[in-house]
Amino acid sequence: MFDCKNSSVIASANHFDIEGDIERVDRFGSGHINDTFCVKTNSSNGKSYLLQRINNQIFENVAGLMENTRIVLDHLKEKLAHLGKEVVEKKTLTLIPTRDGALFHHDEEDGYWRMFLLLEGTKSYDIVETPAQAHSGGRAFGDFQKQLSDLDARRLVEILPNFHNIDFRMENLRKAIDNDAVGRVHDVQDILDYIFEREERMRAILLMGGRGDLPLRITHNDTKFNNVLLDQEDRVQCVIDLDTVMPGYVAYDFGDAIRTIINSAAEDEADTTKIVLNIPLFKAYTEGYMSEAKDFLSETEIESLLHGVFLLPFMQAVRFLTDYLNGDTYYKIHYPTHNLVRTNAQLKLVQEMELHQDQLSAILEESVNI
Ligand code: GN1
Ligand code: MG
Repeated sequence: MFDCKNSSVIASANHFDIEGDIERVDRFGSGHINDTFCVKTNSSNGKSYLLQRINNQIFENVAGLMENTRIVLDHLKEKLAHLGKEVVEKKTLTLIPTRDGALFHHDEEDGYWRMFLLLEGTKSYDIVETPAQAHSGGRAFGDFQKQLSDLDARRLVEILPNFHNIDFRMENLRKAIDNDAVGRVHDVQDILDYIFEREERMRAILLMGGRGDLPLRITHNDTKFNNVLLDQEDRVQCVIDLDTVMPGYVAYDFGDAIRTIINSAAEDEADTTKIVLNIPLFKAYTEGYMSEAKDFLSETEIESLLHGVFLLPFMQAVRFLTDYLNGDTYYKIHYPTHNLVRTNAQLKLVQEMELHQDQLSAILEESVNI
């Protein structure tokens, strides 16, 4: 894990083309992978900046990652250009280049850094509170997929191959079990049984894709609700975290969003009795998403969405558990059993979804006709 000293953060920030002198830097956001800081300066235009140290152990190809981000942002900005620079800068992320005009800064000791303009006056939620917020989130990610539907996917590097491929994730889990690097396998046998019982069912999207029934589109691949910034009136302002924008199936984005929206508790809630489904939020997100996406989705893609709803919390549990068995080398943790707690929380969601499957399916079907 990174340990960032303020002085190295400030030094890194100063490599970028910021206006004014830095007044303060503060840690920012709740990401599990990169380190994020808010940088405030004394510039008269009142702009602040978002500085990120990119986790190079996970994102090995930082140049490719940043080029992907630039291509996606240019594409989105071009679509909005008719609304004027001020609106474009509100509704899309804006990269701040280094003083040498590069997309990122690299320092042998302090690693890889990039900077964006901070979007002032926006909010994000780890737990969704109202149907209006959920509806906004659905529209945001539906629109995101729509706007990128005419971007040539071959221009993007597949930055983390097999990211949402459940066979790959199960293979990694099996390797972690075989290695048992920190002697934790013995304690999680019940959880492993629960996972293996469901493995075959969770391959549905892979099988559909393998048969050629699902088009590969450009998808976001990290559609947690806190990756949508809302304005003070809870209207969508901007989709953030473009690190994993890659070719994928729409059901992955849908399922990952639902994973956070439908959950009445936090992703890492330790008391699993608090984890119940908030069905009205599911309905609101689905309707918001469909209002943007139903025109471009095929019938089979619509069918695949429910599979995504089950798959993404399941896959997230597999990933958290794999990391737990490997000795916590991937996700940032805040206490020793954090990844285990996260695993149980995600599996509780799967269990709740199984209980409410018919209801979820009916809502999805109805949303197509609205
Ligand atoms: C990671 O760092 P963050 O919070 O944006 C992870 C996602 C997971 C998420 C779980 C590159 O995202 O895939 O869904 O944690 N990102 C990567 O909260 O692995
Ligand atoms: Mg992310």
